[in-house]
Amino acid sequence: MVGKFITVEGGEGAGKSTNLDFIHQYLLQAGKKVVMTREPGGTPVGEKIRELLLDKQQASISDNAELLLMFAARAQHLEQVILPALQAGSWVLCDRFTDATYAYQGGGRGIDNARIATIENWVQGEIRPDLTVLLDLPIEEGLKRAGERSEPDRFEQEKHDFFHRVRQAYLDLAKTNPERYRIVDASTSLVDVQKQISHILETFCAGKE
Ligand code: T5A
Repeated sequence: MVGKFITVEGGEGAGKSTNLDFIHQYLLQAGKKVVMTREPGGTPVGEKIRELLLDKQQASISDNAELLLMFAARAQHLEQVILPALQAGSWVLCDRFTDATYAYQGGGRGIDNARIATIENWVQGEIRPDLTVLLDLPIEEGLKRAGERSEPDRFEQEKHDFFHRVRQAYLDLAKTNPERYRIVDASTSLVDVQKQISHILETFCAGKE
């Protein structure tokens, strides 16, 4: 596999969409061929599953069904988009991936990590991100930013405790996967956030990581 797999993670309103465009431009200028995509979603089937998962009318989705829907969308995404792109030598830039499952369904909903890992191994085989940029900020600030931007979706209606657990799960993932995780302080100005991201990408593209 020649391409690199970069994921961007973080809680609600952390600035993933905003900074994904910045990372995309950075990589293009560095001469990379880039496929930008997102989860849940990224394929026609995945986008249908996303609609279902984010629809705030669907209050009765069970935790296990939610977990399996995330992986159903991911299986389609891997087969149709991510693996073909990596095999063709493109860099794949993905707005959330399986770490979001560990953070939201694991940390947030309380599903056992071992169960998530079993499905991860089954659906993904050896595929893991090469670099994960975690945009970290206090949940109150993230929810405030997300709230100013759009109406809350099904996840954004959760209570603060849920998002505290999500944030902690991400920080734990960063601690256990230091080789691929880079934490960005996303509470600062956009200019400063993008300075931090540029530094990470510069090092990564130079192959120093
Ligand atoms: N999910 C997903 C799971 O539960 N399990 C999984 O396995 C997966 C893959 C997906 C939802 O699904 C869940 C997690 C999510 O709840 P999503 O749309 O991918 O939803 O994720 P959201 O967190 O909802 O994304 P948002 O679009 O809300 O947030 P972003 O993309 O992080 O934030 P962004 O860039 O839109 O910025 C929000 C606002 O803040 C401003 C922006 O201009 C924007 O208005 N902003 C800043 N303002 C000040 N200073 C800065 N530094 C700023 N950066 C951005």
